[in-house]
Amino acid sequence: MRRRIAMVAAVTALMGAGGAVAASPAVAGPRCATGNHCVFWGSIDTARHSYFDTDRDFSNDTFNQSNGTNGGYGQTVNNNVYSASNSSSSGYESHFYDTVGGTGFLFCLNPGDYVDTAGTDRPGTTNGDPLPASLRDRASALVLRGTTSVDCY
Ligand SMILES: [Ca+2]
Ligand SMILES: [Ca+2]
Repeated sequence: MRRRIAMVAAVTALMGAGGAVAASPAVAGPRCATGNHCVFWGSIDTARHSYFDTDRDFSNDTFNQSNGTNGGYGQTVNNNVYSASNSSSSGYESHFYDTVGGTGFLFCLNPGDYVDTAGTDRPGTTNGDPLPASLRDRASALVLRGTTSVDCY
C-alpha cells in the first residue's frame, strides 16, 4: 500500500510540473515484455508464456518462449504456473483463477509487480515474494482488471 501511495504522489507531482503526462505510465515487471502479463513454468528464469489480454482458458497455451534456463518449455500452462510478472502498459492488474472460464480467485499482481518461486523472502503478499505452495500449479485463467481494492502482490 505504501508503494501505491508513493506512485500516485509521483505521478501527481509530474502532472503538476509538466502538464501532459500519459494517464497510465508503463510499469515493467521483470522478465516480461512491456504490455504483457507473463507466467512461468518455474522461477521467472524458466520458460514463459506472455498474455497481452484476458485469457480464460490456459489449457490451449504452452510455455512457448525461451527465457533463461528454458525449464518447462513446451509444457501446458494450465495448472503449471509457478511464477508470474505483470508488465502492463495500461495499468491493469493480473488476476489469476483456478478454473478455466475464470472462477475461483487465486492471486493477483499489481502493474510492475511479480511473484517468483526462486525469491528468497518467505511466501507473503509483497512484490517479489514466492507464490505460496498452496497457489502453485493451479492457475487456469487470467483476467485483466483496472485498479481494484483486492490486496495484490
Ligand atoms: Ca488460452
Ligand atoms: Ca486450475
